[in-house]
Amino acid sequence: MFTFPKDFLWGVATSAGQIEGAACEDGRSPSIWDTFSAIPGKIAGGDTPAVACDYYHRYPEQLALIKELGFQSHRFSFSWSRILPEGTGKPNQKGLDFYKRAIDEMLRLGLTPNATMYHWDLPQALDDRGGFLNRDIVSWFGEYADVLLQNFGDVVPLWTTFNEPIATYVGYGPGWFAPGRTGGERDGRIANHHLLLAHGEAVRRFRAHFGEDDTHKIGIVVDLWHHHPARPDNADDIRLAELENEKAYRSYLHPLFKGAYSPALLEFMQQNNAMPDIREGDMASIAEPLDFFGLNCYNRVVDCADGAQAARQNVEHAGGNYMDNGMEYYPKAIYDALHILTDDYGLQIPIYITENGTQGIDEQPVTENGETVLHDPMRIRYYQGFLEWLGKALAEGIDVRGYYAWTLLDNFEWSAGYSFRFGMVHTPVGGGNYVLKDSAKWWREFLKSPQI
Ligand code: GCO
Repeated sequence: MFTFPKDFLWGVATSAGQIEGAACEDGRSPSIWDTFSAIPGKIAGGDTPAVACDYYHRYPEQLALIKELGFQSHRFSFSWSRILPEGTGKPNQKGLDFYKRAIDEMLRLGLTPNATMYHWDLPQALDDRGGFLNRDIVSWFGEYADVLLQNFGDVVPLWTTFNEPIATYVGYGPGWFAPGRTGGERDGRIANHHLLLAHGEAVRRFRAHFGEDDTHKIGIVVDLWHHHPARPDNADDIRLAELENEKAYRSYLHPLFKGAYSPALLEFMQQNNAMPDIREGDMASIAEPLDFFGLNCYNRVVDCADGAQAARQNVEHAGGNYMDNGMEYYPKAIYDALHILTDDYGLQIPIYITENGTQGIDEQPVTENGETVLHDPMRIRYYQGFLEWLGKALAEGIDVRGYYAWTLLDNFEWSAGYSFRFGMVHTPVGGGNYVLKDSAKWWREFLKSPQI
């Protein structure tokens, strides 16, 4: 039995592009996800984020739900195109007012605001100017960060610059995320290099804004899906898994915490004509010291050089097992990821688990004894398993300060539209008619006395 520390921060995470809706209201301009979702075939079911959970109007009741379940913090993101419709220049007062209202409501409820500056929803106006392929994104982002800090710096104690840089790689390289550009490995790496520079720029603006005042903290959120070889003794599988780790999380953690791309990634980029323009001072400017690290953890990946089918069989043979949604149930992923941070990167700053959760497919509420309920035992098992492994890491002394479940509501799950349901609260598009899934009730009990 492990008891979580009293001051451990429990929260739920959301993001603007996935819950806010009100896409065309009060001066907001389109983001790349609005444009991308209008292209037939890009999003499952032809879904769009135009309405989503309508958090823009329904935030009071949705924040009240967070509170009612016993969470203490809300991790949310700002919509850049709501704040700066042109991407730069004159802020949209109505957009600023909306976030003022929402943050005031969080504070009134006693929920600690944890704000992400960028969660994948670049203003279309900036993508029209090259988006992350244009090195000017560094100053555009710096300007945006300043606007956020001037308006909300004081009332938000926890800040992150970017959520999951890999989404930008995916949006410019293979193109299955917005903006859907398919420039291949080269453009993916260029976009990521610029993103990392923009991150460093925002951290410097943050330090300049707060000066000696160190009561406000800044970090970045990276998702860590460690790749394992399906056949632990097979050289091809080992090589493949290693390369995938280099291309994914190590391509961010090395620059951020070691001040350089790894030799393996540099070699890969060289061989694939995918080397970004790395200028003098770039790496130091990316590696600005941070106050905390945000870890998004969902699962591990198992790679087999003989193809996906073989990988699956091998995992099953190795004793793995799968959930109803087709994902492997591997809660130790969180413990492994934390060890990678502390053992491979020597991380000494506090860590927050900024996302953890799993999706249901075809979840529907049912009526039982006159009550509307939704049974999601798979999700409860998932949360429980991950929390057990998190507890083990904490017991070993790894400095984790908080945990955010992903997520409160069923929302716009990017390319999967509304078909993947990640919420602990069943939510029709547009919000309202909420049904607490069993997992939400489980959380409400768990949070009364967090031990596992
Ligand atoms: C991510 C994003 C979230 C997703 C969640 C579920 O981690 O991909 O931060 O926006 O919705 O992860 O896929």
